[in-house]
Amino acid sequence: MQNLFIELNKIIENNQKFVVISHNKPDGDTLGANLAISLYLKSIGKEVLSACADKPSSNFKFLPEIQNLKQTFLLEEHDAIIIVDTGAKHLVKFFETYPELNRTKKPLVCIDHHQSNSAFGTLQIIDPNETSTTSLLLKIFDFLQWEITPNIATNLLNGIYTDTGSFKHGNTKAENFKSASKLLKLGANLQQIAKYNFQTKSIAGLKLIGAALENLYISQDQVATTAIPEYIQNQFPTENDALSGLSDMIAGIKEAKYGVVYTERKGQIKASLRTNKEFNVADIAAKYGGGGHIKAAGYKTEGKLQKVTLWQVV
Ligand SMILES: [Mn+2]
Repeated sequence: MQNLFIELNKIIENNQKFVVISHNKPDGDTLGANLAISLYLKSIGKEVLSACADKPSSNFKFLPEIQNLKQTFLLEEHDAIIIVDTGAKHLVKFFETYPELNRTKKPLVCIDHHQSNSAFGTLQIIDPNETSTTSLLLKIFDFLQWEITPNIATNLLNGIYTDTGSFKHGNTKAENFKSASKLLKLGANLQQIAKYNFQTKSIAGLKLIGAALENLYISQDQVATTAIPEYIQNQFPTENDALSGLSDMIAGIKEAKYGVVYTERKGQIKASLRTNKEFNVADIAAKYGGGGHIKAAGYKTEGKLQKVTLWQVV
């Protein structure tokens, strides 16, 4: 791994203009990683453009440097590309909108922690043992002795915090607490990270969750299910992440082995599966052509949601 870090440093030394890219529908890790590395590059006098095809949720407004995140860029204006927290090309979206990215001879660095990474780019720094891309990035900062300012520390901690579900998910490691301690000492703003991740909701978002809970059903074989048809989503227009946390909430039902949230959009159904019991939902998702982690997985399928009510004479 360390020789890859040295390779990265060489690319940084030999180039001046960088575009740093997050995956689409950005989460706290891909944004934290992007902004941390962008802030470092700027601090050593490089020209940097941070990019993401989708606009981040307004909850992330507190992240230092996020005001400079752009939804477009011109490849010819940059010498090198760094893509963070992205397991596959299609998750960037830019490879479709800018086909020249597929043919570019410029250095293309991929920094990631997904098991399923399809390994693209000229330099791949990928460690599936890492909890988040920012925890991997912290190792890069430490090894290369890059200075961590308070703003960089906040971005790095944000990735660790969100990818561990605020240190609650099964992937949380002892090392994450060490890193968090170090980043707090360096000035990371934990109050804001805790306030804006998972705790800040809009009224429409809460009403949408309310509508989903109205549809909650638990089957005889202990599967808790809820569905959010498109017409309900249209009643409560919200941002992308408004439903985050809903599947965890449903998985937390005592009697449920696992929970499923179905959402419908343009003839497509997304199923999000979660459990906090000794149960493997990745296996279930795989049966439907999806995938994910043991405790959090999902799949997509064509279709529409329709409510079925069963009446029984007892
Ligand atoms: Mn991540």
